[in-house]
Amino acid sequence: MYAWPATEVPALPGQGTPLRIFDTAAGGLRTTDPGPTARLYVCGITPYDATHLGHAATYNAFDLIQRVWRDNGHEVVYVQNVTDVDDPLLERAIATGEDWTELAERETALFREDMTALRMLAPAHYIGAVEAIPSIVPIVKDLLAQGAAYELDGDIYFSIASDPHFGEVSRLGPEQMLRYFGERGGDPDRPGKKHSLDPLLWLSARPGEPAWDTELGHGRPGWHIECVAIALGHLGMAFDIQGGGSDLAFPHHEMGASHAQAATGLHPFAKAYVHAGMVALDGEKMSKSRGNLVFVSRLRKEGVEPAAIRLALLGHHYRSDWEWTGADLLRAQDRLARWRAAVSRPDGPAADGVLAEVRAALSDDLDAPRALAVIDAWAAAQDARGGDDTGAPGVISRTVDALLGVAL
Ligand code: 5CA
Ligand code: ZN
Repeated sequence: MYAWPATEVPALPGQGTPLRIFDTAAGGLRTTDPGPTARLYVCGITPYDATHLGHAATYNAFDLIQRVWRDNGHEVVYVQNVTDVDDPLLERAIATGEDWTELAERETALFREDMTALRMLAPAHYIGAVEAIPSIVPIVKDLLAQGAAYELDGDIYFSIASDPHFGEVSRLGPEQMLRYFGERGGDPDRPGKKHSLDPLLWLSARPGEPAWDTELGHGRPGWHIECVAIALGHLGMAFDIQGGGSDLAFPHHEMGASHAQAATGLHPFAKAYVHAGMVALDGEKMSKSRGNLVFVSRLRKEGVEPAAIRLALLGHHYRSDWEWTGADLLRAQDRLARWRAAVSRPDGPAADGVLAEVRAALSDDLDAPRALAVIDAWAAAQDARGGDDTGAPGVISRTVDALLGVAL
């Protein structure tokens, strides 16, 4: 699949500090230490509806990670998937009478537009589940051969017992695991499974559903194995970060790690697992299934500037769960106007300290609200008394652009 156009990232003087980030598997902060090339896998959308602000907030967090790494002199190989065949997508297509491939293509196209408008850095590899099927099949065959997978009425399940590290990503207890597994696409009650948490690797063809002829039979892949095959194919084991919203920690990232670890005999799948908080609307997590959504594309159509949307997202720490309100947008629009006025003057207060402080804030578990406060303070000083540093407005613009993805 093709991604979206590359976004320019201006060069900044000097160099940032290494990124410390909260790793769910470590249960605490960890300093990332990528080699010259940092490797990042971020779970992509299931394209059956438009990008809402919850998605955008999550992708914003992983965009910041890349910007900090790049500022530290690393190249970044960024991989993202598109779950372009899965139950929720097929269910929506049946409900609306639309062809499932058309639905997926339309919503993926809209996602690309939203990501471009928000100035999110594009993945080097943007891969759909359907196009990943040829790389999924050999991994499932391998798991079967090793006894880490088993057949049940034509379907193939992964045996969680085959990975001694199972449970180390989400660090949840058995009851919580069971609850989330049931809520998030799993089938804990299916008779015949070796363990109620064992997830599907491969589903044999169901009437009316798409299926592919492979060495595993006529069917389609399960969800977790899709991300494993794509990540292993483009990043290998022990890549730097796997990311997504906090609802992916279990079962998705836990299962993915176990699939990969059982298949390769290596550990870990990712060196760190990073999770963004959930954005809510009217007291409930924004979700396609609940329908309580604010779409990025709708705001854009109403004439809201993407830069203001992005500033509204940056106003919340990526790890917190928060609720979207109209006030977020008003605050962001006001901030954007203040910043633009401040950098449009020919000179201003010195900016060297500002860049260092923004770098320090972002490398400290992506503290974007603190970074915004640093720029706010410079803009307020500019407003109150100005300054004679002719380079400062340019440094501020480039800092905001390169590190926060907002063009002033
Ligand atoms: N295709 C899978 C991942 S392989 C999937 O979860 N797709 S999704 O479209 O449901 O979600 C895409 C990303 O947005 C995921 O990282 C998910 O955790 C995140 N996300 C979904 N809803 C919210 C929300 N309300 N707030 C924050 N992030 C969210
Ligand atoms: Zn995924």
